[in-house]
Amino acid sequence: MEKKKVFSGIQPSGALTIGNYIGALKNFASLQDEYDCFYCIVDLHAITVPQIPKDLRKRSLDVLALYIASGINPEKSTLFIQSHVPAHSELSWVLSTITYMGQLNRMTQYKEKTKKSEENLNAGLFTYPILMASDILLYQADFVPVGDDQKQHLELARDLADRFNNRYSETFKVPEGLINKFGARIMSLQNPETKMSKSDDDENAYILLLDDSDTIRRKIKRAVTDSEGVVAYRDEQPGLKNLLNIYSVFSNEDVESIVRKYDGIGYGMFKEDLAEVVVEGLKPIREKYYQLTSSKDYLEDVYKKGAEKASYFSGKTLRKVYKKVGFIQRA
Ligand code: AQP
Repeated sequence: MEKKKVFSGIQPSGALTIGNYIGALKNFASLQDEYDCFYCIVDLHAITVPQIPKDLRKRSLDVLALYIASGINPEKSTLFIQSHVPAHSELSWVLSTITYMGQLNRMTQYKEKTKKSEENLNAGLFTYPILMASDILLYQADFVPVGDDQKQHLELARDLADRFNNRYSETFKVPEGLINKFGARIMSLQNPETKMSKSDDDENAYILLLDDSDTIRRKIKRAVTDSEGVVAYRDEQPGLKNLLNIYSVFSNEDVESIVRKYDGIGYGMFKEDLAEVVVEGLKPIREKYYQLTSSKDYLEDVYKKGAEKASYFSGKTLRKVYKKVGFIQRA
């Protein structure tokens, strides 16, 4: 029996944070036995905010290495770079002709990003969710593991699949999200009301997967909490709630038992222990990453084979789409 398909991607728009890891990357490896997984480095998405070309190239390879370092096996899953598979841009154009402006106007991520960079109001930021829908629909993905912040974009992908199917007959699989209820949205360490983001201007707001141990300790020490002085898991203490989520993910302990452990002890010890848990959790990923980035040939081989496989599957879908909308078949 054919395995169900999974698609997900990460932007090489900055060094990856533990938010990317907890919300997405950590789950990717665990899906690869049960599903046929396509994991993409979405560089076309990354240029919706200005990038320094040589940094973008380096970060794209970094994301590939981090995919593998976090347990994804390129023999089992397809790892590839989005710009190597032109079908993503091609389908995006077709889907843009059936997307309503009103739908894009409502996208929270667009609104947040435009607030952050008013001088960079490019059309790509606005149409970003259409490209993301294309990424997913090209592979006829059954499931899309993403963080909670991507729910709205995924809803658009489902909507566009339905609309296209209704207008032109059954073509796309309507994908489902795979969103971890717990830890689905890791918040900024400096402002627990906003999500932890790799493009945050304040480097104390996030922990990078490649931060060294002392940097991790320093950032956790500086993380914003509150003046209650009681380790508790509640909405009124958002900073602490976020730290408890992080603790739980890295230690595999449930939140209740962590809260019990620090009953009456206060934040100092809690933060120190949390730092050690995160340091230990990231160590193997970091070590594997450095090993992988010292062998560029291997990484090149992985993304080359990945692009071949991704082109095969996406090409099949794109040909179907072109035929249904009435384009003459390429001779
Ligand atoms: N804070 C977060 N908590 C949980 N999940 C998160 N993700 C991102 N931040 C968090 C998940 O990581 C995956 C890859 O995200 P992306 O790189 O495609 O873009 P993003 O969601 O816009 O992530 P960033 O870090 O905020 O990037 P920038 O700053 O470049 O916009 C997604 O599955 C996302 O849900």
